[in-house]
Amino acid sequence: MASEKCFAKGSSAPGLVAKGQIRLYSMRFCPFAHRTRLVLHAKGIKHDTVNINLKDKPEWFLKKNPLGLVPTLETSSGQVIYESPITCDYLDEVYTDKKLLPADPFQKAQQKMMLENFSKDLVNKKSKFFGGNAITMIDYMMWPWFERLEIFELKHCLDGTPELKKWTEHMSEDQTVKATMFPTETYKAFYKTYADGKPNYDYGL
Ligand SMILES: N[C@@H](CCC(=O)N[C@@H](CS)C(=O)NCC(=O)O)C(=O)O
Repeated sequence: MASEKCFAKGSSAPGLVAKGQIRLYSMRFCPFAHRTRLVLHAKGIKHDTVNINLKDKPEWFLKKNPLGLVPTLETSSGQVIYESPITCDYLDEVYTDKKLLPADPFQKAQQKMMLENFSKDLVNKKSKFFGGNAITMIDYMMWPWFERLEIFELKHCLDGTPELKKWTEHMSEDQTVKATMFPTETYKAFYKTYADGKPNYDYGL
């Protein structure tokens, strides 16, 4: 899409998804959609992005995903996929370059268990990243909430968990994390509009 500005109720639907591409319906500041943006970027998948006004959703979007949630993916043959971990697993299965999930079923199960138990497992990390010494799916699934800690000035909470703090430092050096990141000031400004009940989904555009 030429513009990142969000589509609202009454807008006309964007054109068909181009052959050989996939489309992400997103909202620029959504942590769940951020997971899918990380995976799309990390794997270098050709895609377009359509941002949705979540307070005033277009009718055509609700027809594609009646839950009205982002992230939602749409393929060029009109298949629709939603729920962030499912969108990410789908992308990893269909686009086989640079696999993010381990091939080993047990290791894959471990990542899924970690995701289910998000906060409980965080402090038990032994390696550089959660799946070993290279970045994998589980790191990208968790990252969006860490990127947003400073909105609420909570980064200091990591001081009590040095391993986790080190992980956030390693993550901040990743090219995909850098490419999909917003500055804290932008998040703060967006969340202020959100808290005021008038979310400005196009903040900064
Ligand atoms: N379980 C969903 C949650 C997605 C979600 O809550 N997205 C929010 C935006 S951050 C949304 O679409 N909200 C619109 C609504 O609740 O109507 C996932 O993992 O994808």
